[in-house]
Amino acid sequence: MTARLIAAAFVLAELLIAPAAVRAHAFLDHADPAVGSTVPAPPTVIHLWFTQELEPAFSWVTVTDRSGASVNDGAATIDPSNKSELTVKLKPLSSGTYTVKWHALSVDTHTTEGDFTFQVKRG
Ligand SMILES: [Cu+2]
Repeated sequence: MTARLIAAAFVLAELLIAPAAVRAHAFLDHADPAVGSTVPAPPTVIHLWFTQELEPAFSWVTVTDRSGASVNDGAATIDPSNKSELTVKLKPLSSGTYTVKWHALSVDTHTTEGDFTFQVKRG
C-alpha cells in the first residue's frame, strides 16, 4: 500500500464511523421555507424538521426581521404526531430578509442550535 492509499483508507473508515455520532443529536434536516431560499409570498408559518425527536419544553425558534424585531406569532410547537418537527407561526411579513434561530433539546438530552435566513421577495 502506498501512503496515499493508507490515508484514503483512514478517511473511508472515519466516514463509516462518524455518521453514528452525528445522528445522536438533533440537527436541522430541512425547513420550509428552505434554508437560504427566496420565496415570492410571505409564509404564515415556518416548519423545521430535525434529525431526531425533540423535547417540546426546551426547544424553541425565534424569527427576526432585519432590525432584530421578532416576527414570531407565539412560541414554536411540536407536532404530536411527529416530534421531530417544530412549527412556528409568523406575524404578517413584508419583503425582506428574515433570520430563523433554533435551539433544540433532543430526547437524548443533547442541545443543539443553529440559524439560517430566508428572503421574502414579492414577484
Ligand atoms: Cu445527542
